[in-house]
Order: sequence, then structure tokens, then C-alpha cells
Amino acid sequence: MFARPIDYVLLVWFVLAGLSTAYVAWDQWRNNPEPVVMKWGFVLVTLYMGPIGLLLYVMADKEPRPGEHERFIEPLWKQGAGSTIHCVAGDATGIIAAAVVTAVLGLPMWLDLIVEYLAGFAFGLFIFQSLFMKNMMGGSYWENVKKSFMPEFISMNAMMAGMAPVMALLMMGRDMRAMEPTELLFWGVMSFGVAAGFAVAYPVNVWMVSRKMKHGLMTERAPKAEGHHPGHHPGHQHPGHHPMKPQVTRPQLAAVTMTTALMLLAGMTLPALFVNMRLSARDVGGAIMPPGMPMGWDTPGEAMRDMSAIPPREVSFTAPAAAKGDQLLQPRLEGGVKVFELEVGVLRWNILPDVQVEGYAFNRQIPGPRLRVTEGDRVRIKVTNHLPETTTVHWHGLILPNEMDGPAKIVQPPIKPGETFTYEFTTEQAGTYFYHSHDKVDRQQAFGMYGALIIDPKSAASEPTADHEYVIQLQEWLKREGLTYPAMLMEGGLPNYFTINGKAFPATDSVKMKVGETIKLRFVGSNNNFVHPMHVHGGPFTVVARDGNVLPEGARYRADTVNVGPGQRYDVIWTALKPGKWLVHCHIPHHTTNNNVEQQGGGGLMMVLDVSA
Ligand SMILES: [Cu+2]
Repeated sequence: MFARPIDYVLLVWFVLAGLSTAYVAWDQWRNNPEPVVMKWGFVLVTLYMGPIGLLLYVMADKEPRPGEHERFIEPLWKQGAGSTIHCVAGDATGIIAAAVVTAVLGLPMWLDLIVEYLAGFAFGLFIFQSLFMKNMMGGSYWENVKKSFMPEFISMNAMMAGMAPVMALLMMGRDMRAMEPTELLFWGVMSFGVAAGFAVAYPVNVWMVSRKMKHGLMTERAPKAEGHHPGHHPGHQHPGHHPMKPQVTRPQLAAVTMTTALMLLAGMTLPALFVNMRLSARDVGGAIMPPGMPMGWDTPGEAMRDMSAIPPREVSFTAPAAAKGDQLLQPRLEGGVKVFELEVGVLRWNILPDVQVEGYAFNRQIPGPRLRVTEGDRVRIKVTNHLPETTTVHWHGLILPNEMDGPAKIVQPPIKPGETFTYEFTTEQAGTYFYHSHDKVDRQQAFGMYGALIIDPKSAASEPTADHEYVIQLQEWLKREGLTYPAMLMEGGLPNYFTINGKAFPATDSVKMKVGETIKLRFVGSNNNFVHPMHVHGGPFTVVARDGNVLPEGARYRADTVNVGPGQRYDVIWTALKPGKWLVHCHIPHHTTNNNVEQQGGGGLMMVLDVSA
């Protein structure tokens, strides 16, 4: 519920609304001499509009000193405010009740608005106007319905003309938790919508009051008996005072009615130019979108969910700040089979000491644990899904039975939340490989679902070796305003953090070496978007393997930069020629910053080979 700063602002707002409402209710029934229907009107409107309702009450309606209410409420602006309060109290109650019901039923936004209009109109007309006002106006219930119809229609049209666009544009905006009645944001939008509706309905209410089509504020004093339950059976001191004779011509009435009907039509339809009104609360699932993602009237709900942030409440584990990914996972031997267990869940992970992201992780680490086996091994990998969505795992680059390959829906049904799937195959190759999600890959892999899979050759002689070895797994992240989104190479999805093995420089590892020693760097394109030109300072390296395949002697080559594209692996051997701190880094300079900032000389895709003499 508390995922963004706006949630705290709203909490304060609703606390104020609660206090304001309590005060208005207390003061109305204790002091204020007006009909019960108006007492309720002010209480409801203050509940919906918070301190604004309180302001209206104090400025326009609360009796300043005993006996002054009659004079105090006379000005037209106050009468208009009273008339609007009366309309908004009834209509908004109907609208809000309908909004909750339509959200729960999962109706599309366009239908929501229609149902809300009808409910608001019905509640305003049949309950608030006709039923509660009957005592005051005299006459039968149906006479009151008939008399109230036109004023209610005009006022409701104006009210909804203000409220509908606020609801549509904010509910279907960047933060679609606004569609969920369980979120404060939903109530915040309702509150703001009611205030907008009030503002739009106010002018026509002033006009209707001035033409005696509607009641404004009234004074009604209880008979002397003090012990009497106040407000329960209000006596009428001016019994003949309330009925009215409208002073309005037919052309005037027709023109105002038509104008408010047009305003209503505009308020209900124009938002469809900007947001996808065919979506329901269920379609968007309370998604929070990255700033800058283009969302138009044709953006599907799936696209929104795919690019949405990880809701912080889904985090089930917070890794210690110093935790590292890519930890070697020891298999269990079962009848000659190497058995690994992988569990995927939602965690919070430090990519820098002071920067946390939400991620999807194998065995509570990013990257997932390193699986290291030997060519020819039979392996069994049990994958248990603790994510809020389905998943699968793909063994990238391996020759294996098709049904063990992982692509969701193509070769296997996706693993549902809470379920386990067992992958089993015999390795036929050797070299640098990796595993990653193959269900909603653009989202899940970007959140951290990948890990190294190193297969040692049966005969060590066939592989170029070095004194040291280091695996470099790349990733791009998008974290803004406290939320983590899947980094994607599209508008709104571009990353602002970059990691080697789950850490951004200066939190990346430093490898200690001595002059003359060699190191085998295994670059893994476990990232989703960019080709990273990985460069090593201090002299060239030799590219000895590509995508797990050792290059024949004659095909090995010397270089100092290798373009590591998504999915690619390069094994390179570098010799420490001189002492010093030699960088390994991506040569797209933006990728060596943290949120566009250089920290201690760099950031992101950068690490140090620390060579001593
Ligand atoms: Cu790069």
C-alpha cells in the first residue's frame, strides 16, 4: 500500500478528512440550526473533500453566533454552495459506491463511467433529493421526484463532467493502483474527482438557486425542548418557507440543460483519446508504470503489466547488503545424477551499498548460483516457482532433449506459482553457458533471473587455462523513484543502472593478481538489451572461446575490446604485464555510471584487476 511518496501524502490527507468530518458532524448536530438532510450533506461532502469540505462548512454554513444563521446564509454564493453540497453528497455517494462495485466486478473503464453516472443520478434523485427533501418541500414522493428531476439532471451532468475525466485519466495513468479500492490511491482519486465535480457543478447550482429551481441553504431550529434528540425530528419554525416557484424560462432551461449534457458527453468521452478505456481493474492489476512509457488509448493491459514495477509488497526476502550472487551451488548425488535445486522468488538486493532494487532471483542471489558440472554429467535441476507469475528456465546453448529446453508454452507449460518442474539432461558440451528465464523473458531476466552454467571438459587438456578465472555476468536495471522496472530498450524502459554479477562499480569485485600471471575472463551476455563493448586496460587479451566453443589455435585472436551481445559468451585470457589497477569496463561511457553519476571514477559495468609487482 505504501509504495510511493504520494501514499504518505494521501495518508495525511485522509487523516485530515477524518478529523474534518468528525468536527463537522459534531458541530452540525450540536450547534447548527439546519435541516437534517443538509447536516448529512456537509458530513458526506467533508468526508469526500476533506479540509475543503470543512472550509465550505465554516465559511458558508456554520452559524457564527446564536441566532445569526438566517442572515449568515443569505448571500447567493453560500446558497449556491449549499445547493452544490446537496447535489454532490447524493451523487458522489452513488458514484463512489458504483466505482467500488465496478472495480470488483472487473468492468471496463468506459462501462464504469456509465454505471457510475446512473448510480450517482439515481442515488441523488431518488434518495437524497426526493426522499430526504420530501418533508421540507411537502407533497408526495413522486411529486418530488418529478420536481427534482431537471435540477438534479443539470447538476449531475455538470458534476460528472468534472469527475469523469479526473477518474479516467488518473485511474488509468502511470499508477494504476488507483483502480484498486484496496489502495489509498483509489480513494485519493475519488476525493480529487469529487472536488473537481463540485467545482464544475457550482456555477449551475448558483444559477439554479438564483432562479429558485433548487434549494440552497436553509435554517431550521428545533423546538425549545433541549433534552430532545437533536435533529431527529426537526420542528419547522417556518412551515411555509421551503416550497418554491421556479423563475426560469423554457429557452433558458433548455440551453442550460443542453450545455451540461454536452459537458457530460465531453467529460465521459474525451479521456478515451488519451487512455485505454476498454481496460478494467483486473486487466491492469494495479500496475505502476515507468515514467516515460508511452501509454495510449490502444496500449494493451498485458503490455502495461509486462513493463510495470515489482510491487514492493511482493518482496519476500531482503538480502544482506554485502550478499553476493554467482555462489557455487554444490549438487547432491542421486544414483550418479547431479541434482540441483533452484527456487525463484522476489527479493530486495543491493546493487550498491546505498541502492537497492527489487528483483526476481534464483536461490536469493543475483546472478543465480553458479552451476558447475563436467562434460558428460547427468544433471537434474528442480525449479520451484515462488514468483507471483509463471516462469520456466532455459539452458542457454546446450544440446538437450527439446522438452527440457524451457521455452514456455512452446515446449512446456509454464511453471505456476508454488509449483516445481524438474529438468533433466546429460551434458554433451563443455565451456561457458548460462541459464535464464524463458517465460516473459523481457521482464523476468531483466529482474535478475539468470546464472552461470560452467561445464568443464572431460579432458582438461582441451581447454585453454589461466592462473585466475573470473566470470562476468552483465545486467541492466531501471530504478526510479524507489521502484524497480524491467529495463527494456524502448521508450520509458531505458536502464539507469548497470551491474557485473549483480553489483555496480564501485561495489564490483576487484581481482588480485601478480605481474606475469594470467586470468581467464568469461564474459556472459546475461543482459537483455545492449551489446556491451567490454574493454580491458593494460594490454590485449586473447579470445580463446566463443559461446562455449573453444576456438582452434589458428582462430584465436588478440584484441582489447570484445562486443558482448545479449546471449553471447566470450572467454578471453589476459596477461598482467605491469603492476597497477587495470580496469575491465564497458566502453559505452553511460554504462559506467550509476544513475548518470560517476562514483569514485566510474560506475556500473566496471571492475578492477589489481596487479601487484
Ligand atoms: Cu555497455
